[in-house]
Amino acid sequence: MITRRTALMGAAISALVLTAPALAVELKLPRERVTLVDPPFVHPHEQATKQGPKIVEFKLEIQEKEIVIDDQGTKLQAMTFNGSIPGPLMVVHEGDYVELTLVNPETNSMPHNIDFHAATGALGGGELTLINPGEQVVLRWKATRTGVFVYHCAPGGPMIPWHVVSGMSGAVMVLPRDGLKDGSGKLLRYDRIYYIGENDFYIPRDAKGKFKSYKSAGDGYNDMVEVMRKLTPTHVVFNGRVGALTGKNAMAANVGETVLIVHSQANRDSRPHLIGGHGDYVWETGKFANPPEKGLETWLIRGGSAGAALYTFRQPGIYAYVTHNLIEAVELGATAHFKVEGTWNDDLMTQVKPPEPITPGAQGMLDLSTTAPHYHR
Ligand SMILES: [Cu+2]
Repeated sequence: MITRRTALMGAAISALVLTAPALAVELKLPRERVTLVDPPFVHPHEQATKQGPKIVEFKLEIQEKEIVIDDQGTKLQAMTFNGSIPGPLMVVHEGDYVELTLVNPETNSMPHNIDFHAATGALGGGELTLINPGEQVVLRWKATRTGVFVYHCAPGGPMIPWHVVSGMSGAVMVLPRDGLKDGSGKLLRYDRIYYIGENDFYIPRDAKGKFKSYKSAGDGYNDMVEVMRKLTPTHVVFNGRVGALTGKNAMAANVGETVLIVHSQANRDSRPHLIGGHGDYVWETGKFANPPEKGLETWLIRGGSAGAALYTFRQPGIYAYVTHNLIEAVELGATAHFKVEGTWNDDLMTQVKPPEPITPGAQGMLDLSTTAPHYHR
């Protein structure tokens, strides 16, 4: 039933293509094939480049598979780009061409496609990439705008939100050819980059309130849509599950290192906050043609967008990176950790006195007998 329905959605999308797109023109540009890596890691790339534009080849395989999304063993019949939630971050430079081979293996049950927010025309490529199980397609688009941008599956109608909240989103980063700038022309560089993809999940419950599991994504469709329509997620997580980026999975950094944190949310607003740190430079809307904001405490990632925050760690320790709706961070799962090594700076913070019993009468009062001699009379 689901398969028939999605096939119909596909037909609806095809009908939107009024003119057949021109056949691919051969581009006389150098090619580079990039192997994608699972988030939060990002494939090696130049931050600024002296080379001319090229065609950057990527391959994404769509994987429908069951995953566990929390410590209680709650299961989701997920839909993924390359098996990870979010899909991998693809990095190119302005003026490059992204050439994506999208593969929908025969073992999958549904049609899928990809809509690149960074691309221009044909529903972000969604019209040209709808493929059934057993098919693959190659799409090429020119990266004309710099910034971080979401990509997601958008197979038509009600399939769109369902595929997105089942895991099908990721991000592209288009860097300026001469690198990131601070807004007054100064070059900004990062020592490390991490990609955090946030996901809201809507897991149906049984009559006793326990999370239900299903044999296939299609089996759970009707129940999940009912939960989705209430707009209240059961889980809000980073990188596919509660705890994907905490504890032993914490993101590493050293004091003095500058980290670029790319954060995407394909469906719902989020407000990242680094507890005990800041955003030194934040492209809140994620677009590098705009000057970054400086010294932020919390920023907003609009649903359907990606943002980027640059921060130089100044103190060692464990930092929680959360969405500062703290209910979502603590109760629903949207917490990540940075584990930062280095030397503590007492000037920035020090515990003047460790916890001790309250001294009666002394709390909050100036002791004039010791401070008085310092006053000029
Ligand atoms: Cu899909």
